[in-house]
Formats: sequence, C-alpha cells, structure tokens
Amino acid sequence: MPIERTFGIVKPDAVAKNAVGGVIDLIEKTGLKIVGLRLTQLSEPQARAFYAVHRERPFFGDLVRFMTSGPCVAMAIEGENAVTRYREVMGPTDSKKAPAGTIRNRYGTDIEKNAVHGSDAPETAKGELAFFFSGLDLA
Ligand code: 3AN
Repeated sequence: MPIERTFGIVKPDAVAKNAVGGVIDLIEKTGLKIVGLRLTQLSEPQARAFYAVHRERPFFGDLVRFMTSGPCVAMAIEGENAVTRYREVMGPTDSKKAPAGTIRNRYGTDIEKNAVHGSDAPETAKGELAFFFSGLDLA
C-alpha cells in the first residue's frame, strides 16, 4: 500500500474546547503521522475560497461564519491509505451520528460544529495541503 498524504483541520469549536491535543492523539493512535501543523485564523475570503465547492449550499454562509469564528489548526497527515483512515477516525459529518471512538463523537456537537475537517480524496488533499502549507512547512 503506498504512503499517502491527507489534509485535516481542527475546527474553531474543537480549538475553543482545548481539544487540539485530544484530536491529534486519536489520529496518532491510528498509526498515522502528523507531518505538518499550523495554527491560523481564516479570513472570510480565505474560508469562502477553501469551501468554494459548497458555495451554492444553503449552509454556506453559516459554514464561513463558523470557520472564521476563531483559530483553527491545519494538519498534514501521512500514512498508508491516509485519506480513508483519517476519515474513519473522524467519523461521519453529523457528530450526533458519529460512533464511539471517533473524533466527532468525542469532540463534535452537530453537523456544523463537527470538530474536524478531512479531505475526501487524494486529489482534493493535494489542493487543500497546498492551500494551507508551503513545501517548506512539511516534514
Ligand atoms: P465532511 O467534512 O464530512 O467531508 P462535507 O464536505 O459534506 O463534510 O461538508 C463540509 C462541511 O460543511 C462539514 N464539515 C460541515 O461543517 C458543513 N456541513 C455539511 N453539511 C451541512 C449541513 N447540512 N448543515 C450545516 N453544515 C453542513
């Protein structure tokens, strides 16, 4: 199985509840490695650009408001099958439906305040990693 990189965000709700370490702990316990880490606060144009794929959805305005409401932590995550394995440990989009042991079960609240983001495919991961990190930032 080839080594893959994916991209994740510890969202403002999880940063606000001091869950950065807890999220990283759950990721590392799966055997995946953190190879880039950056705390930042998205501006409105940055959040709109990052989530441009959702711009026609009814929740887009709320999503941009939430993602700019406080600092977040961008993560580059590496390992075999990293995209799928990270999505498994995140749990489903709606935190209320997330099974025990997942990040969204432990730290998320609902479908909006769901603690973390994760790329949905290797190609998306490339673009999202480049959005937040320069090559120099990654191990
Ligand atoms: P995921 O983050 O699980 O890949 P996406 O890509 O479908 O989910 O959605 C991106 C983000 O948009 C979600 N993380 C969530 O914060 C928000 N979102 C998705 N669906 C809804 C919804 N029905 N109502 C409110 N927010 C939503």
